[in-house]
Amino acid sequence: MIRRVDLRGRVAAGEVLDLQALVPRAVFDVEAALDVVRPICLDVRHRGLEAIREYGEKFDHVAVADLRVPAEALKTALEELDPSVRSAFEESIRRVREVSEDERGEDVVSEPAKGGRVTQRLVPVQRVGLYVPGGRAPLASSVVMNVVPAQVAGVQSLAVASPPQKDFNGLPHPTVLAVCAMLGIEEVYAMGGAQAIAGFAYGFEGCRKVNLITGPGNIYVVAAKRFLQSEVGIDSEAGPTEIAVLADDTADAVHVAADLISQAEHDPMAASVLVTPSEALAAAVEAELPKQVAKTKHRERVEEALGGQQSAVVLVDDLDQGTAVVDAYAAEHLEIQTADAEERAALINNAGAIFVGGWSPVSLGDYCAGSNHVLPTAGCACHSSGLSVRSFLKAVHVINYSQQALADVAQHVVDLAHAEDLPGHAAAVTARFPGESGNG
Ligand code: HSO
Ligand code: ZN
Repeated sequence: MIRRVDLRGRVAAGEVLDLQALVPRAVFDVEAALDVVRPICLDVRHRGLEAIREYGEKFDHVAVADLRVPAEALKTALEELDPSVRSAFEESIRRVREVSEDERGEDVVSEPAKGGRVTQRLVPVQRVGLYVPGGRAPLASSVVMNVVPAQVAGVQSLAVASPPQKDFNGLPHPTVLAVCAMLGIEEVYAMGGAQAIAGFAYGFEGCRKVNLITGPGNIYVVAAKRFLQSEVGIDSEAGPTEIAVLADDTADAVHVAADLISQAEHDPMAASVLVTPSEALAAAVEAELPKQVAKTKHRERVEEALGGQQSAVVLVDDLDQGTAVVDAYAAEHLEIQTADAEERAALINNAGAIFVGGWSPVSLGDYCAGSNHVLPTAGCACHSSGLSVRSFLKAVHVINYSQQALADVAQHVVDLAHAEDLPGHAAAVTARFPGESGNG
């Protein structure tokens, strides 16, 4: 069901391991998808609304008269939402909001010289388009993960796009609409795929272009985000989901297997990786997986994900080697289920999010930990962060020097300008102090 990679003894035998090559990622060929999305994006640019409608009909198999979801539909979706699901979303929103507020940060004022002030002002992006995939499962929780940090950042204008659903009269999934209503989002469009990203990037009749697009999506959405980067800001290029678990003998094999399956459930290309020095745990998880998979609803795609090259049980010499393996892998989600979980978590630099100990499964983070579930995949965790309030803020330096503070540093500016053969730069300073000597 899941392959094994056995690293034990290989370093002792003198081998130099390429830790990044051990568990190859599933092929997610964004470049190839670019050939498909380029003409779609350009068509949306030229023909706007009409083109978005036509592509919706072609790819989502439903004709939508008006892309803008009426206020009434949002209201009805919320009224019809199961009360227990509603209260679960309320709790999820409360927790993500609290974490976002704690992270918001203040403007920072520095005075590197007397009378010379530099303020770092945190300014929200003005208008943001949030994409919520329809696809295999309508991820209404992604509405929370995108909207709440944007609202806490102070974004003034927020629009949501989600594919029209044939089963719901061409509207996005009702749970997506209900969560938009809970969060006070009024501007929602029934559009998906590359055409939705292009619609946000260029704007179209009735929808102003946005400054930033966030949210996960399929390969065409990712390709469109890449193609439109000169037009609009994007959060990241999210690929298939990944879970890595670093565990020792103290971990519970039933729990580890359940966690590996939980993310495999998203996508046949999802990656589930267990890294352990414990032969006993590896064997117990390998025995447990088929039992749980047999009972799981989305068995087919789970089997495909676990059986793919991107998933593995990796046996290591010890936990230190295991730590090096997961750090090199830079998983979207990393669980640490070891006796020293907290200390070990502190040794990790590369992961989208780290789940510490046996009581912090990835599913908790997907919905209700307060953390964000839009996270870097495909190894991007070695240079990028997950979505947060910071994704919706720009830092602007505001420079304010007094006459004296400029005079005090003028000669340095002049000297540096001449060193770069840019006398005009020097003159912009010396012009302010006409009576004074200097080589400007
Ligand atoms: N695990 C997914 C997010 C998600 N899970 C949404 C359930 N719903 C990527 O982090
Ligand atoms: Zn998930």
